[in-house]
Amino acid sequence: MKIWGAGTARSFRPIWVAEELGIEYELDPIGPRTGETKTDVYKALTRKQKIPFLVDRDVRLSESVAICRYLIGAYSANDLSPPETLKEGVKEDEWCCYVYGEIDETSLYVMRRHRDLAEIYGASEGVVKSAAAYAAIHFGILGEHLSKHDYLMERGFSLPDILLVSCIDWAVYYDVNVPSSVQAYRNRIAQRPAYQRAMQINYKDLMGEINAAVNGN
Ligand SMILES: N[C@@H](CCC(=O)N[C@@H](CS)C(=O)NCC(=O)O)C(=O)O
Repeated sequence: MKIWGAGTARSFRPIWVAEELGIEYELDPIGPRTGETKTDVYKALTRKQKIPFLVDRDVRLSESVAICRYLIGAYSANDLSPPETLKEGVKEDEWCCYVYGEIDETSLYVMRRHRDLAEIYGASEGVVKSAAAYAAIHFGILGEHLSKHDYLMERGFSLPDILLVSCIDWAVYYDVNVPSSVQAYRNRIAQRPAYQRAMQINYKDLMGEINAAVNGN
């Protein structure tokens, strides 16, 4: 099995899942905007030329959520397993779509596009500010749930938590306000050894900075 991509919240997710499941994999830690996704070899692998990307025997997958779902479905281990019923599956989808759609794509990636990647997408302080405010609203909604539950799903730690924790780290790094129940949830899950290994693999030196940002120092 080979996974491509390191250094971003999206690349972090499959690495974290692979570490949770104890899968043996080769990582090619190519980064975005480094030219490494623009080579002919990578283009032949994925026309999207984005990270992360996974090849496992005859399976070739882009999209961080799909890759994680595949790994959990194919190599379920320890306390990370796929949903067992339709009801659990659609509930999991509901959380995944919510976190990916509202927090990742609509908020944090919009901030990235119009601040970090302003040379490509155009600088807009207004858009960045309103995307941060939009993220804060949805973190508030998630915070209400997490003040009453340990995990997003009733059955315990699952794919939606992987997505959400990766977004919380990204959000605090971007100075987005997250409620204390969301911080406490993230800090509890961040104690998982697989999370810590994945942080070192994916972010290397940034881990201390992210921890300091979440804990407000
Ligand atoms: N929806 C995709 C997003 C993938 C994506 O946009 N990856 C970025 C890095 S986070 C990338 O590869 N950018 C490089 C480029 O656009 O050239 C996922 O969740 O995997």
